[in-house]
Amino acid sequence: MPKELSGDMNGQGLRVAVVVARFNELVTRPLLDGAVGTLSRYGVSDNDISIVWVPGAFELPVAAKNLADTGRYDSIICLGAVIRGETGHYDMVAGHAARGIGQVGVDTGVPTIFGVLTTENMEQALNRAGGKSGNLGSNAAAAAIETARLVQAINTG
Ligand code: INI
Repeated sequence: MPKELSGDMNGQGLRVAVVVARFNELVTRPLLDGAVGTLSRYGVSDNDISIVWVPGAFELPVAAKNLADTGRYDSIICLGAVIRGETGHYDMVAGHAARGIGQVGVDTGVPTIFGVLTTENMEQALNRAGGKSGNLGSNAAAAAIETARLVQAINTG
């Protein structure tokens, strides 16, 4: 029989950092609420959640890397909103955030979750931050729990 590994959704005992960009806080605040609500719903204790604010999405990777290097977190969730209509350097900010967040996970082995909205306008962003298209922060929190538990399962054989 082949062996199958997957992460379950038991958040009890998991220590999670949520890094959140202050830029476009109208969007990122509901992403944060969605993430924390979902972590709690799956059993992550408030005492095991650290919330870390950074100026913008560009700064998410460096904060995530430092958090991962402490060894104190089972997963790191990065939340931000990059809106094309409001920036000339959309591609650079969004690209750096995506590459950097991915790199932190690969380099450290700590699941580092991409919860950054990249949209054409504010309306689309709000729709995906608790509006009619769900809440990306909540999805990111579920991914954080599942991937942290998967990594535990891999490392315990
Ligand atoms: N930061 C964002 O999180 N979203 C944006 O849409 C954005 N725009 O529009 O430029 C943005 N810029 C700030 C950037 O993330 C850095 O904080 C800044 O460049 C300082 O390094």
